[in-house]
Amino acid sequence: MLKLYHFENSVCAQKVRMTLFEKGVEWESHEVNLFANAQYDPEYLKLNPKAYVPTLIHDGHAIRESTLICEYLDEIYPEPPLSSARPAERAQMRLWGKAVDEGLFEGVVVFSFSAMFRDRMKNQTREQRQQRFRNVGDAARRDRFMSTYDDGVESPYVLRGIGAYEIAFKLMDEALAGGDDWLSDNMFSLAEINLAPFVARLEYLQILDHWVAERPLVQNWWQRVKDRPCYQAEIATKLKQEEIDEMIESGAKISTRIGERRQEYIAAFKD
Ligand SMILES: N[C@@H](CCC(=O)N[C@@H](CS)C(=O)NCC(=O)O)C(=O)O
Repeated sequence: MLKLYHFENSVCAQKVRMTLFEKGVEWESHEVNLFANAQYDPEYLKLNPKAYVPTLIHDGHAIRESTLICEYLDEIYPEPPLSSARPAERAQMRLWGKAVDEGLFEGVVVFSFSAMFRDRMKNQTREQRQQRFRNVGDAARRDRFMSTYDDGVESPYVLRGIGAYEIAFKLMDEALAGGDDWLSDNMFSLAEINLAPFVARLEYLQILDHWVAERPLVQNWWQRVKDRPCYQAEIATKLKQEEIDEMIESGAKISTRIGERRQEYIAAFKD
């Protein structure tokens, strides 16, 4: 049977669980508690040397990287399809996965960190902080962590995240302008699955409106995604009330500044 190493409120793991739900396949759950540093367990590092979740185990192979895991699942379980039969549409769909991996993921990390985890870490000892954020050789990850730990929402990484979301939502608006319900070949696909946890986190942090208040097509698309049983099963109903409360309360602390920095971004980069 498939095994999934994951963590409940990890955005990357949510993508994979939504895909598994759509495919209707059985899987064995292995929790990697990121708050208890279980990602650094030497046995887990053999499966995922970057100390990340998720990792899928299938037929003795460890499959890593959530976007690639979702595509892998779509290949080995072709029904129901989560990507178009047409190669050009599939290429288009993969652009949404790239947008997540090349920008939205980092945005979610720095928004969540500035809102929630930074205050928590300020109360920890230096050793505890180092334990939590060993950089496993990843200099970019260390720089991002140091910058948001020091400067929170003023970090340049936050502006980068804001910009990545601005571009993604603008492109989404354009993709939906022709009247389609979904982003790729007008079918619910890995485009929606890749994006859903990254839009959901903004909504839970109460900052989504900065981008979508004036984008009704995106709002309607987002409602359709949330109505999907896989979203309900793997995101909405999996979060504990205290996690939801923490996201709402801590998001409120950064929301105004995120809105202002979005205006800074727009002013600086408008063409
Ligand atoms: N590009 C990777 C990123 C995986 C990743 O960073 N996962 C986060 C949770 S969403 C994690 O495990 N972080 C470990 C940590 O915070 O130490 C993927 O999409 O699978």
